[in-house]
Amino acid sequence: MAFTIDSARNIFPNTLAADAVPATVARFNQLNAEDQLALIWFAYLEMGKTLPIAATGAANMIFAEQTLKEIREMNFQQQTQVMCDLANRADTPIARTYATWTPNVKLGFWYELGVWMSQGIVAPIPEGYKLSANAYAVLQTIQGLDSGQQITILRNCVVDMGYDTNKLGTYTSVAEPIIPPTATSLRTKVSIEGVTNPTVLSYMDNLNANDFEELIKLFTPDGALQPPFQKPLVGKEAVLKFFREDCQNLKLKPERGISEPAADGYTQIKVTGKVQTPWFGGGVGMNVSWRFLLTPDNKIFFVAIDLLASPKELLNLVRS
Ligand code: 45D
Repeated sequence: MAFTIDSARNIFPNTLAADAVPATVARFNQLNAEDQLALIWFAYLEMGKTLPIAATGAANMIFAEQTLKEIREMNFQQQTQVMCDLANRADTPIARTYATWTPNVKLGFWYELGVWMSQGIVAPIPEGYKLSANAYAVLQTIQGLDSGQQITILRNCVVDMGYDTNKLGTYTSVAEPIIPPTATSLRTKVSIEGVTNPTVLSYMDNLNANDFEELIKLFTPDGALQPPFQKPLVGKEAVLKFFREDCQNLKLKPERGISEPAADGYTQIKVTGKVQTPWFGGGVGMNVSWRFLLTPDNKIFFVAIDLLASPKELLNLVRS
């Protein structure tokens, strides 16, 4: 039996992902726009006390600059309308523009709006705004989660806003510029307890060095990558586009893993460890696993990255 992407998704089936994340985002999406904006505002204020966002990501806001400038010049009522339109996924020019931005551009845009809201340049959440009971319950759920899950929820809420990309037709996505890979002399090498496979080690080292051209060579032409809570991206072109647009300056800190033979001479390898996003630096270490399925000639046919349910899962390397 040859592997398919679908069957590959089931390797190491007892890996426990943080299901609280999609469950909470689904509850968030049921709320009305005012509640959504206020809830994120409260969550963001609360988190900002312990996990300030690094403004580095916002440095590239030139891509959202035109839209930000437009919003800055509006009155409070118009600004509130724009933010509600984004939350409602309405069909407006700004919500269409927003839909073409990569996640990092969207996050930088909201980062800037958040700064302006606290400075009184953009309409604030009305003083004394009272969340509905449902919204309050969602906020409480978020507050009870670990920081890696909290920031993933915020990120996914933001990414879902704006006009539906599926309805946009063909469009060019607006991303930050691609930075050159780290110079060879400055690169670091990971080591993983229990894993010596050179493809897996190169995967980590190349991603850490932003060397996406070398990284993609590790995949088979029809290889796939499944980001947390998403469907697999299939084929080198889609995976490379994702690396360039969504994966700059990540810090992968794999800790341990297990390697075992699979059918047809394939090898399956599970690695667990931490990942840091440039938005929060060392302040948030997300607990993740990588589940690799490698061909007999050691190319990546499939890799899934999962945000883990709890730190306990870092030690879940049971043979399947
Ligand atoms: O609505 O091996 C206001 C892959 C109020 C690649 C606001 C990976 C109103 C392969 C506050 C203004 C990428 C898959 C909003 C590995 C309002 C691979 C603003 C994994 C919205 C390991 C809110 C990488 C704001 C991972 C500004 C797991 C919110 C990366 C900002 C994870 C939220 C990265 C931010 C994550 C969230 C980043 C900045 C989860 C950032 C999250």
